Amino acid sequence: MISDQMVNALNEQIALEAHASFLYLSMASWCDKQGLEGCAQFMHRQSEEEKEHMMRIFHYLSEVDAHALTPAISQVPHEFESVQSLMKEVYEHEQKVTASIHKLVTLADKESDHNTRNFLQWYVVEQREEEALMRTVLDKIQLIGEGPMTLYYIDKEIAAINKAALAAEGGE
Ligand code: OFO
Repeated sequence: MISDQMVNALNEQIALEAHASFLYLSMASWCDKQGLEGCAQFMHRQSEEEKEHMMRIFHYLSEVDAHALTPAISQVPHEFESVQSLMKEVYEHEQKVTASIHKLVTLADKESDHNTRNFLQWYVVEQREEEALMRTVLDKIQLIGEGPMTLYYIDKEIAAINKAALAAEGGE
């Protein structure tokens, strides 16, 4: 039987994933406005993934006969300083999500909640992959460096990273 504390913690994770989905959607829209089509596609894919992460927890809670709560969505920013800082913000957000998932695993361990612990393993792997992906993005941005053609090359590289990520998911 799942504890109330665990149900609350999983509902908080639902809210965190929903926030990430909306934040990334807003980032996709901003990238689009800047003419950064590759970055926009990358952020749209990320946003959809976060929605899927939210839904997995939703369905898990229903499966264990608990109440999954639809979260309130706080306003996300519409403006971003630069595509470089935007990608850095995504990486930092992913680190925050990883820390939150690890806290959930620790709680599941403490409660000997084997089902939830097992369920969370998918997220542990996913977060490791997400952080690695964002480090690849940030490394490329750093390699490209500064200069008048920077945005053009950043967009091209991120479009390629997005294509590879889609292929890895079996989306292409
Ligand atoms: Fe679901 O937080 Fe990113 O991956």
